[in-house]
Amino acid sequence: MALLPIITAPDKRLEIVSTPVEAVTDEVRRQLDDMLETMYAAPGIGLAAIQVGIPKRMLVIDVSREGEEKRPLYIINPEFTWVSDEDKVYEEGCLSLPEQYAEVARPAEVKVSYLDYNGEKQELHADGLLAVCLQHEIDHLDGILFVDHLSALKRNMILRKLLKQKRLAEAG
Ligand code: GNR
Ligand code: NI
Repeated sequence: MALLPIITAPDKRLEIVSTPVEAVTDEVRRQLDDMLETMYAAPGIGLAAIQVGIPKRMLVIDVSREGEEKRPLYIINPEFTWVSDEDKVYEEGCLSLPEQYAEVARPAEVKVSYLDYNGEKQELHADGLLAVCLQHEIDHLDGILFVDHLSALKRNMILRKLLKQKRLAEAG
């Protein structure tokens, strides 16, 4: 197991449309294990592979609360099979947009089909935080960040702030 560096915006890699996983091999499982460890350490409730530079359609999620038993989900090649007409607004953050938060409206409930850790087909009906997180992570697989759901004004404010932070960090 290994901790992987998380890419932060602005970075062109976060705009990549990731490609489907062809087979759930031991290498894929190793990458998922490292992603989960990286997500827990961050800490975060979800992580898409592209956030650690792997352009594959896979992600990990755990929305269990502190003190609860951990409930890791390994999700490969996800597809929405249904989304609710009803939307819900939630204040989102992103490990690739450190310390930036904004309200985003998304379908309140979703159904997602995917392959699990063993390469077996699964379907999941999610609401609440899990529905938010699934949509946030699947956006990453298509090169979309939560700020892309905001007005250009709000998006550019956040991205400019992050660019400044990056320049300051580079200058030491
Ligand atoms: O850790 C995370 N928290 C979070 C909070 C509200 C909505 C979405 C998220 S996902 C985020 C981790 C992350 O950036 N995943 O891509
Ligand atoms: Ni994110």
